[in-house]
Amino acid sequence: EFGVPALLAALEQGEIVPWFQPQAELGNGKIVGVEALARWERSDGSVVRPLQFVPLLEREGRAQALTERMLDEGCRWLRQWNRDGMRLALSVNVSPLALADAQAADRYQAIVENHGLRPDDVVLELTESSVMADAACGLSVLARLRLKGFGLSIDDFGTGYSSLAQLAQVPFSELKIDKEFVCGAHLHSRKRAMVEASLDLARKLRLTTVAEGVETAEDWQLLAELGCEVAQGWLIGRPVPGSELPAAIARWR
Ligand code: G
Ligand code: G
Ligand code: NA
Repeated sequence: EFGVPALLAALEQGEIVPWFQPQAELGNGKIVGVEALARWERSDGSVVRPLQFVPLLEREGRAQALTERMLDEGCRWLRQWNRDGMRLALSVNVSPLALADAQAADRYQAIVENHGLRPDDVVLELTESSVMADAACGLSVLARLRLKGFGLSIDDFGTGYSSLAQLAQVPFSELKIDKEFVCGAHLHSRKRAMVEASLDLARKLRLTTVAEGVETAEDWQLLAELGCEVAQGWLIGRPVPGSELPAAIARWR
């Protein structure tokens, strides 16, 4: 339990930090990226998950600040891991509010370059529903981000209601298949059909394919056979604090 003032103070004071979940190439198992997932580490030692506070930050108009904090902290860790010889891409969840902010692209670029990184080290994830809610206005912001070299990922693909025509308009570089379809795809033909259709579409639009919610070796095997490129999920590793990521990667290998 917490109040809005405590949440806003936590954001200002840096108590909301990214944890990182590894992403592995399905071909060879190599860890090629991490997704930053927000966690509120409270002073009493408890950890609050994003579903409990991200909607509140959006309502308070502070979701953009969260995105920028995740990007900044994520880049700081990425630079550290680069120095230690790990080449990784960083995925960050972007609030839908960014799509109405003409200056967002310049600010994101400044944050990334401030850490000696480049926009093409970073993938910005937008949920399918957030992009389609404001397709016309969002398009110019997304185009600007893409031109700077940021990767753009459609998150939770398959759970929104976009038309193919809308999807093809947006300059995405990656499609992330929702765990609802991925998890258990080897057991359920309807899930498998959704995964196959998503992969077909992604290939035709020349998008990198990422499957989230990979929990079992059977689903991993199926995704590899179907030609999906990258997997994320508990099989590979749960989200962990930055300090624990190298050990998590070592356990996977
Ligand atoms: O890590 P967890 O499974 O609890 O995350 C739940 C949801 O919260 C995810 O679907 C993710 O997209 C969202 N989320 C995690 N971190 C952030 C963030 O920094 N910003 C936004 N807008 N959403 C986030
Ligand atoms: O933003 P996005 O929907 O991609 O966030 C992924 C969320 O799903 C995170 O909150 C993460 O903790 C959760 N998650 C990650 N891997 C798995 C998994 O293998 N199974 C399940 N059920 N959830 C997962
Ligand atoms: Na995401």
